[in-house]
Amino acid sequence: MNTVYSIVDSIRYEGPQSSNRLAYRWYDAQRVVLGKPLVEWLRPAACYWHNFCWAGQDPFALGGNLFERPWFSGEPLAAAQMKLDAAFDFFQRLNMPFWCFHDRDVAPEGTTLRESNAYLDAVLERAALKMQDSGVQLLWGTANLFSHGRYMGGAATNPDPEVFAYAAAQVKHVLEWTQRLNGANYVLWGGREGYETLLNTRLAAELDHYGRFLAAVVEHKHKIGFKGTLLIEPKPQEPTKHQYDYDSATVYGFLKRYGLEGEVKVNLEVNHATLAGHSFEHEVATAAALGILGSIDANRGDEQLGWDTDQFPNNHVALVPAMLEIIRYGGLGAGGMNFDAKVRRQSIEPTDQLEGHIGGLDTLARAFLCAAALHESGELDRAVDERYSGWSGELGRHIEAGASLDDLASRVHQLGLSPQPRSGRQERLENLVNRYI
Ligand code: XUL
Ligand code: CO
Repeated sequence: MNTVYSIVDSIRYEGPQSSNRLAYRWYDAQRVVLGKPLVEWLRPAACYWHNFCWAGQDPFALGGNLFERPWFSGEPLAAAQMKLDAAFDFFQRLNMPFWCFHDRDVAPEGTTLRESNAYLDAVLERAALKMQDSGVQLLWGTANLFSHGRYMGGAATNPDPEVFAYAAAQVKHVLEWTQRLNGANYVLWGGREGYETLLNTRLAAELDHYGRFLAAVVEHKHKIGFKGTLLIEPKPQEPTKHQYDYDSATVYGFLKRYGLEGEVKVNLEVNHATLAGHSFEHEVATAAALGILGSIDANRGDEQLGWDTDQFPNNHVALVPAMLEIIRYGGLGAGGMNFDAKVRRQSIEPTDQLEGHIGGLDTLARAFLCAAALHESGELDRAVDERYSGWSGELGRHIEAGASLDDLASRVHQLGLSPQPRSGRQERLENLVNRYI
């Protein structure tokens, strides 16, 4: 089948010396690293929305499409099927093992939910066949609860319960489809779950409604026997001024309050972490520490712009600390690394999209290989073990077992404890990391 992506052959690994712009130089999918193939560590995915739905618009471009793609015109359902063909051609040419979608990416919205569901069914029936033929798997599905005007004041946190009900009905349908397509995860990103001004907002009620919504999703997951992981994707703001899913720690507190911390994990996006004022590795380490690290949306922002630019990762050095945290966590399990990334709007040709993914995947692979070598050397772990060694001694074990203030005070006096400052050796460790980059 010919699509706009048929201009290139399948993208293969050629090694770091290759100058072929349409080859992987670091992503050697089957290379065994730390006991399993690289592809199983990364589980990379391409997303539907940035690649096949976005037509190059920005807030300053009025009307019309900048990118020319045949599926941007014509009868909506036929166009959606043409888009599906192109999408699977794209995934296969990149040898991308996974894909991700929102319901409204793959199929048009009808005038009623029944009609929207029927459109979605028609396209996803074909997607199921495409997945079977190509071997491309679903990393996650999600419902778009933020584009339509009904969601302007939130979905689960909308002041109008009819909107809550509508969102619930939409999630039910997409969750069931995600199960049918054997999706490894189901994502909820609450772009409009938050507020613009407290003047018109009942914050406590909105949080409770959001908790109820999530609990209902968890209940439905168990009712239908969906085996994938439910994921919340934290983001501090944009489009809403203040979003309730601010970052990993906030989401954990929210899950804990509603008793869902054992049911839902997080899908962490690089640019969302930086918008929250954190490093990406901080978000990964926090989620890992709290036991809710689920999956990754790979991209990067722009320090000078400060909004969610969704650019392809292209700096492997910046990603090594996060990869190290993922390795220490034992990998992402059912999660993966989805390119929630798009080309810049002047990159109007289909080949630009392919090259964005090639560079992005090479960057992830290279960062992972560096982190794996560092981890394997054991040098960093040894230094950290040494720093905390006191905790495996008698006093450390005693404190962790629950020592009281009285008890500790008498030990300090009896033993004459007088702890002295010790170097944290940051520069030594930074130099050590640089030896593996
Ligand atoms: C928006 C964003 C979304 C989610 C899925 O910033 O990251 O695309 O990944 O809804
Ligand atoms: Co995302």
